[in-house]
Parts: sequence; C-alpha cells; structure tokens
Amino acid sequence: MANPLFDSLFGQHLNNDAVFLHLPDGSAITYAAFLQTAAQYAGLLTRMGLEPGDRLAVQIAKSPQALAVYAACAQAGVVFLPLNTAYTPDEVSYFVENSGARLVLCDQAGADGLAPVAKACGATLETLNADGSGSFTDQAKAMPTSFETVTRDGDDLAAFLYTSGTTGRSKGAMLTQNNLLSNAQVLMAQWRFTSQDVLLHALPIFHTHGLFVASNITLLAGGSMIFLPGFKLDQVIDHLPQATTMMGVPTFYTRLLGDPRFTRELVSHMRLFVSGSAPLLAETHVQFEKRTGMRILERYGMTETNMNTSNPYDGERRAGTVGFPLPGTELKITDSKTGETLPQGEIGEIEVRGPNVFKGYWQMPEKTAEELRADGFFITGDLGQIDPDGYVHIVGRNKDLIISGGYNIYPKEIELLLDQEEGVLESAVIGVPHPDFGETVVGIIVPQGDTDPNLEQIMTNIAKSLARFKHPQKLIVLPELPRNTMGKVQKKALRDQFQGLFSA
Ligand code: MCA
Ligand code: AMP
Repeated sequence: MANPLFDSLFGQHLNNDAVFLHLPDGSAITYAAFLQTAAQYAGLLTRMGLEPGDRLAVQIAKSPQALAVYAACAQAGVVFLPLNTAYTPDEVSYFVENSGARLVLCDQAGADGLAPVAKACGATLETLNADGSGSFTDQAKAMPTSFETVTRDGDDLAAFLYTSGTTGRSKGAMLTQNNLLSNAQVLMAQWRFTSQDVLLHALPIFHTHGLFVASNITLLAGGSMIFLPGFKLDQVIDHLPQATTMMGVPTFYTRLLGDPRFTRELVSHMRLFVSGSAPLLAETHVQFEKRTGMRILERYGMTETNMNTSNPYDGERRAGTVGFPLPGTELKITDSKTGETLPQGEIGEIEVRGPNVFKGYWQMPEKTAEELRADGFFITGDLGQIDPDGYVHIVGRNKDLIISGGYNIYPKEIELLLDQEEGVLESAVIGVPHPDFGETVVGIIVPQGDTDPNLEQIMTNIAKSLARFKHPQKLIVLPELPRNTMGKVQKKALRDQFQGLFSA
C-alpha cells in the first residue's frame, strides 16, 4: 500500500456515500463529503509548504473539520499533533517548541494568546473555529476536492501525542502508521465493529481514546459516529437510542448511572459499552449490569502503546480487571528492580511488546531508553497481576500520576509551580478519590516561615499557567511532609490521610 494508514482508514471510502458523521443538529456528513474536505486541507497544507514528516499542532474544538485535519495529515504525510483545548498558552508553547511544529491551528479566541508562541517558534498560525470557520478553512475552500495521497511507509510517523513525565517535562510519544493501524485492526475484530455500527462519540479527539480507538475503528469498519462536541448528559441520553455502541471514561458511566433516565429500555438495543483510560470501579461495573442487564467491556491502554488488553467480547467480562492481552501484544509482569519476569499471580510492573508499541519519545533518547527496552518491551509504570484465568488486574501505579476524569495529571508539574510561590518551602501534590472524576488533585504545602502562605494568591498564580483540570481542588498547609528513612516523601501516607476529603 502506498500509504497504509490513509488507504485503510480513509482511502477505501473516497466514493462512499454512506453517512460517516451524524451531528447533533440532525445533519449528517457522508464519507465522500468528509474526504473531499480532507483533500482540500491536505492540498492547503502542502501549498503552505508542509512536507511529509513535518508536524502540525492543533488546539481546536472538536468538530467534523477538526477530524478532517487528522485525515488530511494522514493523506499528506504530515505528523498530527493534537493538544488538549484546556491547555494554557504557557503549556502549548512547550509543545510547539519541542515538536518544532511548522503550523499551529487554533480557534479565533485562542489566537491572540498563541500568536507570540507560534512566532517565537517560527511556526505559522491559522485559525479553525468550532463552527468550521477560520482562516485555515477559508483558504481551503479554493483547493481541489481531491488530493494525490503522499506515499508513506508503515513505519513512518503519523502522530505525536504528548504525555507528561514524572520529572514534569512532557514527552512527545512518536506513533507510527503501523502502531495506529495494527491496533485499529485488532480492536475492530475483537469488538466486532461493522459498517452497521453507530458509535456515540462524546470523547475529546485530542487523546488516544477518542481519536484513535473510537474514530479509527469506526473508519476501518466503515460505520458511523454520532459526533457530539463533548459529554453532556442530556445530549448523550437523547442520542443513545440511535447508537449501537459507546466508548467512555468511567466518569461517563457514573454520570449516566446517576440519572434516572438511564434505563434498561433506553439502551436495550445497544450492543457494546467500552470503558477505559482510568480504572472502572468494580462497583460501577456491577451497578451498570444491575441497571441495564449489560456488562461494560473494560480495556487498558496508554498513549505510548494504544490498547494493550481487553475483556472479551464473548465470555466473561470480569469486573475490576482489564481482561487479556490483545492478539499480537505480549504482556508480562516483571520485578521493577531486576526486570525479571515474576511467577504467575505475583504483583509487578506491567511490560508490553507488540506492533502497537510506539517508536520512542521525540528527541529524548535517554527517556526512551529508560522506558523502552532494547528487546521491544515497554515499561508501562502500571503495577499489575495476572489471575489464574489469565485476566490482567491493574493494582496500582509505579509512577506518580493522577487520573482525573480520564485526564492524566503529573504531580511534579504542579509541585514545581507551587515550590516557586512566595512563602512555600516545599509541596507535595496527591490524587484523592473523587465521586465524579475518580481522582482529584490536592496540594499540600509546607510554609517557609511561621506565617501561613496566602493560598488564594497561590491558586491564582499557578492557575495562569495550568490547564483548568490540573488545578488543585484544595490546598492544605502542613508543618512538614511525611518522609521515610531515606528522606523520600511518603505520598501514600498523605493519600491515606486525605482520602475522605471528597467522599460522596
Ligand atoms: C473538566 N474539568 C475537569 C475535568 N474535565 N476537572 C478535572 N478533571 C477533568 N477530567 C473541569 C472543567 O474545566 C470545569 O471547571 C469543571 O471541571 C467541571 O466541568 P464539567 O462540565 O463537569 O466537566 P466536563 O466538561 O463535563 O468534563 C468532564 C469529562 C471530561 C466529560 C469527564 O473531562 C472528559 O471528556 N474526559 C475524557 C478524557 C479522555 O478522553 N481521556 C482519554 C485519555 P470549571 O467549572 O471550574 O470551569 S487517552 C488515555 O488515557 C489512554 C490511552 C486510554 O487508555 O484511553
Ligand atoms: P495516558 O498516558 O493518557 O495514555 O494514560 C495511560 C494510563 O491510564 C495507563 O498507564 C494507566 O495507568 C491508565 N489506564 C488506562 N486504562 C485503564 C484501565 N482500564 N484501568 C486502569 N488504568 C487505566
């Protein structure tokens, strides 16, 4: 194939008049129309001087046009770099600079904030708004509706997704065409997606879950998506009757279960609900089955690896587990210190290897070497255990990470900001249980002198450079941090102490 990713996901549909996207206003976009738009964008990218392998950073609202930019990148061989719309210009500037993006797309409201960022990095800035308007789409209107697909190899880069690091510095995970395609092929088969499927899509499209898992599988199968701008309970409940499948983070399911309109009748026609990105409480799984008569299918993945494991489509979907390694993916549990494989049943580090595993971190060979072994196994930082029936259980994390509503938050990034604040000697940021988001952020501060720091001022200051979802929900002053004999901060003790802060 001349361009495996584009040809398999998009190219097969160039003349397909079937609906690809159902929009909330009742309108629909066919595959053919979607791909004509994508071809115009690909043409424009090329005319703007972007070459295969160049990076395009986008911080734009979810829309059919935004998804068409992804298709255009695949067709033009440009590396797609989607960014969370909640990121502040401070956060975005790192991604643009680090990736060396040639072009930045943002909405009009964000353009003033990002213009200096783009300028400093020598990138061009164009706009694309939630309603599809903007300088980028204006220029694209004049482009032809077909585009000669750029030849790419399966090993060529298709996307960069930044994932934060335990040191506070984000790393660009380099994903190849084959990483994405192989995973979509396996998942389509495992989860039985066909052209008859209508996926209720309420996830953001700047992360693996909404962009690759949901969209790539639908594209490969030739199905359609009810493409909602985000997860709004009323809208999701209104559209469930038209869908056959849905994918979500656990917060989607707890919110649905909290609404009396979410009944067995409402979803009786649905064939599949998938959950991932964060642990689904066994309690939610059980409650869901009680309410609907159906079992959520939980799977486990990472930005660096796409999906690694899945509960079975047929067979028992076991609550509190993430199922079995996907075909083609090897998974082992190892000793964190020695790297040796542990006997079955023991708890250790989850390592995975397969065509789904990324190529490494952009321009960070040392980081890549720390996490990706020479033999191809990727050290996930998740702690797991395999039960006697082969189901993988995730029992904890060997990395300092908080997952709030499916978004990853690295405490170090927030601690670095808190430590710079006036009156702060040191800080520790922890995740504590939260009824809606699963976990939420709490900052513990040790004051420098005898007077308590001004917490309100600190919140205001750090908020300027941190996306809203990373803001601590509470700052707490403690005289000192608990430490072990080696002097290491005992975050577990802090989590235990404050675990009831947000109990329902
Ligand atoms: C929004 N807020 C949040 C979050 N989302 N705060 C903490 N954590 C969050 N996840 C803030 C808003 O800015 C707002 O602040 C306040 O919380 C309440 O907003 P609300 O309207 O309730 O939130 P929402 O807009 O409904 O969003 C919640 C959400 C959303 C629907 C759960 O966060 C979401 O779509 N999450 C999915 C994330 C995802 O796709 N993850 C996949 C990563 P204020 O009111 O003060 O303005 S990919 C991945 O992890 C791997 C590969 C995998 O396995 O999939
Ligand atoms: P990300 O960096 O956004 O790709 O997040 C990946 C992390 O999300 C994994 O390393 C896990 O810690 C977590 N994760 C994803 N799916 C699940 C799941 N089903 N259960 C528990 N944790 C999960």
